[in-house]
Amino acid sequence: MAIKNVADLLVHTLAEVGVKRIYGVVGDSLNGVTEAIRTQGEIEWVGTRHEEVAAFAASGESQLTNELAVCAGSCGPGNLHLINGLYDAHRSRTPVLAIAAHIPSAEIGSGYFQETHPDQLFKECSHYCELVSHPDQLPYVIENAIRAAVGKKGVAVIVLPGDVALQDSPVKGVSPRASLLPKDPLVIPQEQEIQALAALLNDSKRVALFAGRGCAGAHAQLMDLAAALNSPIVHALGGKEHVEYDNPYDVGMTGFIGFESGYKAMHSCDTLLMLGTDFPYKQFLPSKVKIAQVDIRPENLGRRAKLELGVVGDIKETIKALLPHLQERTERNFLDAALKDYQRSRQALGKLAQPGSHGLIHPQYLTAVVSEKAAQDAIFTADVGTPTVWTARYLQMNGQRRLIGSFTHGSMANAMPQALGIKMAQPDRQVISFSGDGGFSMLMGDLISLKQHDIPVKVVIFNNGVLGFVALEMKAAGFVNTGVDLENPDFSQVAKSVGIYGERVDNSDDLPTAVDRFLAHDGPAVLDVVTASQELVLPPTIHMEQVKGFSLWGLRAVMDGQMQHVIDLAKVNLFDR
Ligand SMILES: Cc1ncc(C[n+]2csc(CCOP(=O)(O)OP(=O)(O)O)c2C)c(N)n1
Repeated sequence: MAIKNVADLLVHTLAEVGVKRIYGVVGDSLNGVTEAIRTQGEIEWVGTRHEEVAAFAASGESQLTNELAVCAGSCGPGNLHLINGLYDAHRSRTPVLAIAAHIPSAEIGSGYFQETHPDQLFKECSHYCELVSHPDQLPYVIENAIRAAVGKKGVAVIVLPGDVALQDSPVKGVSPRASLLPKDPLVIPQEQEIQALAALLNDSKRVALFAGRGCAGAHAQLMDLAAALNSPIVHALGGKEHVEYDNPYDVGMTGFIGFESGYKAMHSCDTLLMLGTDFPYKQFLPSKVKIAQVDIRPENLGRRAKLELGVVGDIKETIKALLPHLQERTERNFLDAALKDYQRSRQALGKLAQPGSHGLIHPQYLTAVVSEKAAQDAIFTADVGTPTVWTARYLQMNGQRRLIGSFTHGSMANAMPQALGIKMAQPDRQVISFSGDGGFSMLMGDLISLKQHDIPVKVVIFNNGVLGFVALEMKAAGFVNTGVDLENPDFSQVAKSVGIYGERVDNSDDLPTAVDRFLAHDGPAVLDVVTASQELVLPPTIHMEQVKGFSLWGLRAVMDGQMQHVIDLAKVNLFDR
């Protein structure tokens, strides 16, 4: 294949490292790149209706494959639209390369039509962000960008003026694939660190483990550790898919959307061992117990809580090195008590996941039904808002299933676009988006992309007619709800008008069979489910300690908000269940 210009070299290099597709919206300044894609025929161009969708799709794809995914936008507003998805990818620590096409190089700084400064704009959400102003910067810039995204796990941005893309390519050859894709090193703590950690744990009677997404791939070792210490395992949301399944030590999640048993186990231990978690809510971490933390990133150690000991290491390797140093123990009262608490929490949650009377559809029930009927290796995405809460609590994980969200960046509208990218990369697996009505309608235009490219994503919409999570937050903070109501169309009709399968369900009796039809449909599909809007999202019991750090006013407000919510729920219970 002839490499004539800079764009050719860029596209060729991306194909070399295994990139299969680029998501984006075309435009004048991107013409060189899209033309190179067309003529080379090795990479597919996946046009989206909104560049934010392109970036989320790339983020979703790479979170699933752990490989580099790519998105692109034309100059100015075109690439600016990528920003939210790029933040999401960067903060999810997943390798994404963005091609930000730029205005003509001779016009930079002149206040030209559509002029922005992408090399500055994307700095904060990338490991590497460079303007290409001369062809001789290549192939270094491309290679640096790829290595930064893959090796440091995050975003790299190449800012490429349209005219530079069309200039003659330098003759310098591209590095071989292996040198472009740095492999993760094995990070094993020093022996004295392991000894210190073992001593701390051996001296502690009640150890609780707190596991995050850094425990990916370490399930067996984590179980061995919990068995050796007779420790309950609490997880952060990011750890759910890696930790919760086949886990006899599981005592649930903690955090604002977690449940009591997880919170309690972490506060009633004498030593808490945090493993691969950067859980952000300090007020949920105990202050009166010893805390040790293991993380592959030194900068994560102790940034949320005072540490007795911080260890840099890969979770799997660290546990493997630690296990031989742990003394045998038989005492398991702490573990058993935590497991009992968990059972109680689960039972309470289970009661909420039932069909309501008068046909009311509780979102918990909807999530439980989809979880039961979905494929064993299904991939789920969840919108920020209450869909994240319901999936965190009611989706059954099994080690094969995956759950992707915007769990660190916390952007709405992530689920359907991420599902789009995931389905492109994993066409043989069922991909289900749990979308909020607010989140879905934010980037609804790309339902058309599902049709146009025939991407058979299944979109479940929690149609509660409200920006529910924010409505709850307003109540909890003592504000009167403002601007949260949504006047929605019948989303199943929207789907049909786009040319894809759509079904609306508003009665819980009809839900199971509707889910069957929806999942069995051979093609993209929308299930618009009219769900109850008054649901108890925060855990029923708020511990005083849990809200420490809030002002007294805030505490009152939280209690009042909860109380109002409990009253709302009681109404639902009395009249609707
Ligand atoms: C892009 C973006 N805008 C605003 C917010 C603040 N926010 C968080 S959740 C939420 C409401 C989500 O509503 P919806 O998608 O309808 O889901 P629900 O909570 O009702 O289930 C809002 C506005 C955000 N996180 N991201």
